[in-house]
Amino acid sequence: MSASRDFQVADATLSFLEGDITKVPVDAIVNAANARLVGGGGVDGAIHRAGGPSIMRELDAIRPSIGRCQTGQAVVTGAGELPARYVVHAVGPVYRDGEQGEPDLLASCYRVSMQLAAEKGARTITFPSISTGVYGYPMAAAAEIAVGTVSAELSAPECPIERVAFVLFGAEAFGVHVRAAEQLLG
Ligand code: AR6
Repeated sequence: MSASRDFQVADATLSFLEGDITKVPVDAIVNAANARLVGGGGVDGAIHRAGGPSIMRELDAIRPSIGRCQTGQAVVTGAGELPARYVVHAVGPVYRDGEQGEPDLLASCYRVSMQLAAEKGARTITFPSISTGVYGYPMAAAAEIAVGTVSAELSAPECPIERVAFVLFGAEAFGVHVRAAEQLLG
């Protein structure tokens, strides 16, 4: 891990780490998945590679009952060989022009993922920067939504989550997210 920053939000810690999300021990790791829940490239590919085949077997069992996972929603599986208990597979929006509901759908990913993780008893969660790779969401805009939404959830009364960490791939992504946090959280 080459860089990290912590912010206090209500009773919780909001952390920013530069690195590979599959290497960071946590209760629930959030994946940037697709609606068909079939795996793919980017962080999704990395999570399935590091976690092993049991994660896809669980998704195979979930798929028939829900069909596609709606954009802005998520499903939970075990974490296989990852250093985690759960994987929350969240489906971010494909970015078009920002006028197709993308901000609300991206915020929903973060909110729903935190709620599902909390329902499973998770107290610590790691997030990648959802939608900012293949799905093309401009990172500064996505970071503002991500940090704002997670901070609001952590500030809600009786939020059971103790620590959320954004694990960012590369120095630029790390810097963009830390700047968003400095602006939003002081
Ligand atoms: N750890 C942390 N962040 C990562 C890692 C990693 N190991 N690998 C990539 N990133 P993306 P999306 C960053 O494309 O835009 C997949 O094919 C990456 O630099 O993984 O939501 C799915 O199956 C970027 O900033 O997710 C979907 O089809 C961020 O993670 C589609 O891509 C998200 O990039 C989802 O696209």
